[in-house]
Amino acid sequence: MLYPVQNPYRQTQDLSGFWRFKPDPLAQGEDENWISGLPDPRPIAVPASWNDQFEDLRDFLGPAWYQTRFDLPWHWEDQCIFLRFNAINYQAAVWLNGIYLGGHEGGHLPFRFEITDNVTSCNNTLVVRVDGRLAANHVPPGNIIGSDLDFFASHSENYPQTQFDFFPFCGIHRPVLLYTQPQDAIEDITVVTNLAEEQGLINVKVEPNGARLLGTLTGDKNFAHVEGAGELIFDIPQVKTWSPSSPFLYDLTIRLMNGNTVSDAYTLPVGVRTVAIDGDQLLLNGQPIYLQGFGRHEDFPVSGRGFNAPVIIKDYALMRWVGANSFRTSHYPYSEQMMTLADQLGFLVIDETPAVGLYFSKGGYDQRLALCRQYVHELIMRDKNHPSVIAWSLANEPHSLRESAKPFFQNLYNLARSLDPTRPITLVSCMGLLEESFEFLDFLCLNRYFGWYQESGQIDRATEMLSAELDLLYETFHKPVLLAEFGADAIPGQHAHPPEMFTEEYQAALITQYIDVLRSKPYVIGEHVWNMCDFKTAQGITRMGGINHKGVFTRDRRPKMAAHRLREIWTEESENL
Ligand code: GCB
Repeated sequence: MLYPVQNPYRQTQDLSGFWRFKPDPLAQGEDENWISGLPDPRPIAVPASWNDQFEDLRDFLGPAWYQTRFDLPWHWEDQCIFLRFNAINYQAAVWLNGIYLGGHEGGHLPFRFEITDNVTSCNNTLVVRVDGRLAANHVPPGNIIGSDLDFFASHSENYPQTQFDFFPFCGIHRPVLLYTQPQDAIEDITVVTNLAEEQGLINVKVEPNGARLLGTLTGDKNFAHVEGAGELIFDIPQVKTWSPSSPFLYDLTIRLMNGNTVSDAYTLPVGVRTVAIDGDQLLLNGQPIYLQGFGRHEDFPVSGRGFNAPVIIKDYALMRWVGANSFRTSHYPYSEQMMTLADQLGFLVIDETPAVGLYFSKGGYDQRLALCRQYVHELIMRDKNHPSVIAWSLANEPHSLRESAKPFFQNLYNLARSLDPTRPITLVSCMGLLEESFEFLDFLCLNRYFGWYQESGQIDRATEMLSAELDLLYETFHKPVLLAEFGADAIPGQHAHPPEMFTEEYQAALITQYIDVLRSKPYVIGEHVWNMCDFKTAQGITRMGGINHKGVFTRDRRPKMAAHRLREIWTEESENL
């Protein structure tokens, strides 16, 4: 799905700002015709979560209603007009001028409606109902009652009762855009890049299939023009490749030709790079690369999980300062702006679907599988052209002990593979040898908390266990391993010598000793500390102040001792990136 752009053929208008808002705890909005306008609304910022904007709504998960009005810029006639929601958590229903446009399930991926026939030049009323209530058959799940969970039932005492360890923020989380495209439009572009010695190859497929195209590639000293129908191939001698140390981007402009006239154009930044798993190694442009970085969250005080441009800039600056070269979009796809900056700044991204905390009891199995297939599809369609995306992660910490787990993930793996034959596919597990899907995944992602949830307070013992388990995993599956999560909570300002749990010293020591182990294993392809920053969670006895304190930065982005320690380790290695 192409991101809306502004150029002579396409216009955009961002509807972000203050909208009207009304919680609907009795679910009476439709009966009372709120689709035409909200009674007694309060103002709300869009995009943002609602939970931290209002002190009476922190734990309220919906339903709630949003309303705004807009006029069309007058020169938009004769264009196809679309309304695009970059992300709403969790369920959305949309009405324009009293007419139902449709809905969407899933909190972190974009959806759009064509509104050419429903929109008028002035005074359009847009109403959106958002429902973030937790339910067993949602993905991610919550409010699971009884013994449907085989494993890790510990979240069941949380409030709100999430089946995942982050706060279930709700609302219109990312920008809402109006945009146009011409009647004859470029619907989609798929770019695949390849390398042969010094030569780069860019393969571009365009929808509508078979349309006459003119492609221009600019950047560096290179300038190329290619014409074709449906597919274009660029050969670039002496190509400038894309990598973390040199994230070079070409500009690819595709023009759709109608006779001799251009009917549409779209420009896409393109990084030429290859990514592959080869034996025990992860290769970028044919060279082994070691991942050092974080699992993270989109989370900040007041804006919640909402798009927050300054925080994105700050986080990339901190990741660069600490020497990280990569991160995982735990536990859901991040904003499209975050992905675009990863391309520009040269970060490697493991791109994860929103499937966290999945369970496999019979009830609702088909529904969850359909939803996960939808997420895989939407994610790959959204992010396939980002050079920064080096792998797809199908899920985080599924409760995979039931027989149906493996076919479930085989199904998702096959789908992802058919949509993208180029990138490695993984899933992130805490089950070690018991994760049967490790048999067919391209590389293994393991989460381990020895020294924290198990072997508490004993870092030496913890790292011995880690070392033994990693070897066993490798002997069993013969695949490279990323330690995708490890860490310890540290309350900022809490100190002890010798180190004790919850102190900054303990977190720094545990991370350092883990890294020593990881670096001694030739089949380990990287280390992702959990977490980059402290983040908000549901309330529960393991989360002081409703915060997970495993960040090496605080929630307001101040470094703890562990961040300084990582900086020492990671910036020493930076010549190898
Ligand atoms: C995990 C989860 C992550 C949690 C983390 C923790 O394994 O993947 O979502 O936040 O552990 O801190 O418990």
